[in-house]
Formats: sequence, structure tokens, C-alpha cells
Amino acid sequence: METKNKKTCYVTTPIYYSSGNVHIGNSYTTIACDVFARYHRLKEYDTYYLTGMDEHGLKIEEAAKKVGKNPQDFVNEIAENTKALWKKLNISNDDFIQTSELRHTEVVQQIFERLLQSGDIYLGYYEGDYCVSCEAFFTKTQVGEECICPDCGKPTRKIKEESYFLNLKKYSDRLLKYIADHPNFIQPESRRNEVVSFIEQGLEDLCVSRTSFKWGIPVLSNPKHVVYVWIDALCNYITALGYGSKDETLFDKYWLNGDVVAHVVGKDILRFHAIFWPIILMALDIPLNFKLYVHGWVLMKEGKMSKSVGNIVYPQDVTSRYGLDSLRYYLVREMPLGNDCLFSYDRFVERYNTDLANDLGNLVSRTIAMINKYFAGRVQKPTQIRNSISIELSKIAAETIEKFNDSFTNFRFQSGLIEVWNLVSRANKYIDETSPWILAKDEAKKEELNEVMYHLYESLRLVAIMISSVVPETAETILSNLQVSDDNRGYQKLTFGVTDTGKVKERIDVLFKRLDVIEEQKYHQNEAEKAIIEPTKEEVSLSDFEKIDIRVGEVLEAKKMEGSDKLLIFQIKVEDKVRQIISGIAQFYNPQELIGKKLLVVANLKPVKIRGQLSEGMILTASSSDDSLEVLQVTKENSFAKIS
Ligand code: ME8
Repeated sequence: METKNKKTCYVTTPIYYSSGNVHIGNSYTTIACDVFARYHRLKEYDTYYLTGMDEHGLKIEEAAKKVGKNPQDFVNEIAENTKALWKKLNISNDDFIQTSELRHTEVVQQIFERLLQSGDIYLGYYEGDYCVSCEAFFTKTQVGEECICPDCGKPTRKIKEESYFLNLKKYSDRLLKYIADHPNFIQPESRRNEVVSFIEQGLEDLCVSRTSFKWGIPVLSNPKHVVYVWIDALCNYITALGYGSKDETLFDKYWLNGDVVAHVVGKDILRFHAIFWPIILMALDIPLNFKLYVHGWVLMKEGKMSKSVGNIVYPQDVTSRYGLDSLRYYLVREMPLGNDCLFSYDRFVERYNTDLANDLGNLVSRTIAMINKYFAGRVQKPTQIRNSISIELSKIAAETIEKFNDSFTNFRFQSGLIEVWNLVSRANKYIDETSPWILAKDEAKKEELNEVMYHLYESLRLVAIMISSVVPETAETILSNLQVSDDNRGYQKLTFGVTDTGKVKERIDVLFKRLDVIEEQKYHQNEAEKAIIEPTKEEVSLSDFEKIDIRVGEVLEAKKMEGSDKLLIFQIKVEDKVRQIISGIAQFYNPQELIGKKLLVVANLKPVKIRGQLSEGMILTASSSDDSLEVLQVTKENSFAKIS
């Protein structure tokens, strides 16, 4: 075995379903893992960052069929798009696994056979309510009379099939003991408690195969079964390291002898990772030396992002207008470990302006401009410190480094960034307190002025190193403008006062241009309106459309409905029959002005009673973005409506 001279870090994201576009929620997980990986590389850990795609299952089989592709081509295309997206988001993953790859499928087959032989997997029957979207069975109480999936709200299907089961019960006491003996195994603590109480309620054995679809990994000894997605998916964390293959070097190094092994997941897949995965590892006799970090969801003000609500934000929507680092910063700064965070453009713009443009941006531009102005771009390490505020600043910097390390080591990036920004604010305040522009007027204060510039230079160098895993491009710009040598950028030099001579570039471009809040609000309002105009309903065929009977009707009578501000009651002559139609357009029309007009009417809408009055049809209207509305009219005498 290779001798180890560096500590190691292995970090993984969940593998994402190959079902469509990745939004800012999944992007958060991938960015957060990237921060963890970059931070450990900074600490000189030999680091391996894995992400990838979860490609099997009925849902993906059906999605491929819908677009007329074979599943393999379908998932390959999505994998390529996702890889390209991660590249754009500056994700530094070392590997990207697809569960349809041979290196994974072959090993999953072996793992399954081994567990069959050891009796941890056995054959039985499964009957239950199955949700295709969530790839999961639910109990009768969970789905209720209507058979609705409790997680996604879609209808479930009754499925009975011969299935293999993983014996979870056998391991539940051992798992509880492991969790008790390793208090940091699942973080944060609230999630750990959730898992413990779930196990204590008693575990049902897990169904680990299906016969109802084909797109999966066939069970070697009984190929009419495919391995159910969770056992398939979870094993990616070790198959990607070569476990069970001819070359297990990576597995030995990063897993068996690994120092830091971190699985990062959203709260939705906590149980799979905190219960099923440890039990699979126990059954395979593989040590559980990983930690599980559980984060919440990125929520919109309407709640979860969803296609039907039309509130999904894709990372490109943000980066195309605001650049990459501001998105990385926002997500990492806003998400606490364990709880949810909110995404809104108002909040985004506020954070951008306050933290990036004002606090950080100003510190950088003021520091570089002053070092140029007062010392032709050069500062020297002072031989003696004169100012007590300088001592205070260097002390705060040292404390910040300690807190930053503690937070970033434990996946608490939000707390770490808050500490770093305290240092940024303190440094900005230091400029105001020491008033360099006044010191500059007095030749006798030259050394004191150098001391101030040096303290700013060093603070900024430390800030840039600390934020380099979150906003790599911005950190690089700052460090190269401060002309910090490679040697002074490392973790060993993350301490105040290592620079002897600091030399800055002549001018620096603005890092984050301040945003105009009103202009941004207008822009997003416009975008939201455009999105509404885009077709959001499902397509209908011509024959469906032809079912709607649209006719021209002449308004004989129109009046306000008593007790309502919105409704008008019309008597409309459609051919030789007069119908009563109620329409909610009272805010837009005086009823009198519509009398005699020829309007378009849906004539075969099922009659309904509104406030006790019969309405036999619908008047067609069109609305515009400024909230006005008008009825659709025809002007020629003998016109009739025709669908063509
Ligand atoms: O669950 N906010 O895949 P998935 C934050 N294939 N994170 C979010 C999020 C949101 N709004 N939405 C999704 C699967 N995520 C399985 C995993 S692992 C062996 C198999 C993140 O495509 C979150 O981490 O549904 C969630 O757990 C992950 O995306 C799952 O993505």
C-alpha cells in the first residue's frame, strides 16, 4: 500500500436523478461540497471530490420513452449537460460517476450476490402503494383513501411483486449503538435525534429489487429482478473509489484509511443515508468512517421550487446577470446547516450590495488606492507597532482565523463567513478610526501611516485566503492585486504578519459593481411577467380544442349582480336562444356600454350556479400586464365564430 504523507478528505454530493435540469437547490449542495473540498485542499489534505448522476428507475425509463430516446442515450445527454453546468459553476470535482457505467453496475451486482449469500438479502413479496415520482412505496395511512403520495402529491399505484428485501431489523441495535458512540456521526444534532427516534420506532425491512421495470441493474442470479434504485444509488460512494474492482487503491486511501469522509445530503434523503447506507456497509463489513452533513432546502417565498408553480430558479438565471461568485456566496452565506434558507432576488440584491459591493469591495479598493497614493504601491512590515487599534485588528484577525477554521472544518460555512465579514467590517472601521488621509499630511507620521497600510494589507490577504474556497475567482483577483506570492497564499501562512514587503498593483477594477435596487426589481418583475405569458399549461390536441364551442353572442341586457363588486349578469342572444351568463368583469366595464355588443362566448361550458343564479357559458376576455382586461368582440354584422 502507498505510504501516506498527507491527511485525506473524501467528500460526496448525492447523485442527482437524471430527470431534468438542475436548479439552485441542487446547485447549493454541489457548491457547498466544493467549498468543503477546496477548504481541505487549502489545508493541504489530499482531497477527492465525487459527484454524479443517479440514472436508473421507472421514472427515468418513462421520461426517456416520452421523448423517444433509449434510456442510455437519455441519461448520457443529461450527464453531459450537468457536467458542463458544474464546470460553469467552478466546481472542482475529481470524479463524476454515472450509475449506468460498467464500473458501477458490475460491482453493484457483486455486492447484491454477496448480501444474498450472507442472508442479509432474502426473497419475499411486496405489495403496496408505489409512487413513480419518488421511487418509493408508502403505507396505507400515508397515502390515504385517495392514494396520494405524501411527499409529492401525485397519485400512487398499487403494485404487488416478488421482491428481495434487505434485513434492516437485524442491524438496528448495532446502528443505534454506533450513533450513540459517535455523537458527530450525523450533523446537526436535530437530524441525529430525528434518525434515532425513527429507528427506535422499529425498522421495516427494505425492498431492494423490482420486477416492474427494466431500466436498472439486473440481479445476476435472478435477472428478472433489477436492483432497486437506493441500494444501487448509495453504493456509488464506494464503487467510484474502485471498491470491488481490480484496483482498490482509491478505496484504501480515501475510505479505509481516510481521515475525513463526508457525505453531504439534503434533509429529504436523510434516512437513506443515516439508516440504509450504514446498514449496507455493516452487512458488507466495511467500516462506517463517514460523517453525514444534512442541510435544508433552498425555498422560494411560495415554498418549494416546483415546475407547476413556475418558481424554479436555475443557476444560469442568476449568474448571467450577477456573475458566478455572487451566487456561490449567497447560497453558502444564507444556508445554515440543518435548516432551510430563502431565495429571493430582493434578498440576493441586498446581500450583494451590502456584503460584496460595499463591505468587501470598498475595503479592497480603498486599501489598494491608499497604498498606491501614499507609498507608491509598497508597504513594509513595521518594526514597531504604535497604534493600539492596530494591535486590536491583528488580534481580531487571529481570532477570526480560529473561528473560521472551526466552522469550515465542521461544514458550518454560514457561521464561518459571518466571522470573516466581521473582520472585513472591523478593517473598514479601522480606516475611519485611523484616518490615513490625516496621517498623510504629516511627514512625522509616515511610519504610523505605513503601519495602518500594512495592517490593511495583511487583513485583506487573510480575508482573501479564507474566502477562496467560497468565491475562488474573487479571492484570486484580490490576491493577485495584492501581488501575494504563492508561498504566502497557503494555509501555513494563514496568520497575521507573515508578509515582509507588500506590493500592490496600480489599480484594481471594481470587484462587484453596486446594483440599483429599483432597477433590479423592475427587471425581475418583467422577467416574471414574461414567464407568465409563456405557455404553462399542457399541450392539447386539435380534437380537444375543437370540443370547445365558441359562438358570437349579442348582449341584450347587462347589469351588476347585487352584493358583488366583481360580477355582471348578462342576457346574451346566441343564435335564436337567450342565455344568462355571469362574468367577473364589473371592475372593467360599465354594464350599459356593453349592450348591443357582439362578444365571443363559450357556448358548451357546463352550466353552473353562481350565488344562486344560473350561468350558461363564458364570455371570452383578454388581459394585459397592467391589470386591465377587455372582452373579445366582433364588429361585422353577420360574423360567426369558427375554429380553423
Ligand atoms: O434524491 N434545496 O436525487 P435528487 C436544497 N438520486 N437542496 C436541494 C433542493 C432544494 N430546493 N432540491 C434538491 C435524489 N436538493 C437521489 C439521491 S444519493 C445516493 C441519491 C438537493 O435529484 C438535496 O441535496 O432528488 C437533495 O437531497 C438532492 O438535491 C437530491 O437530488
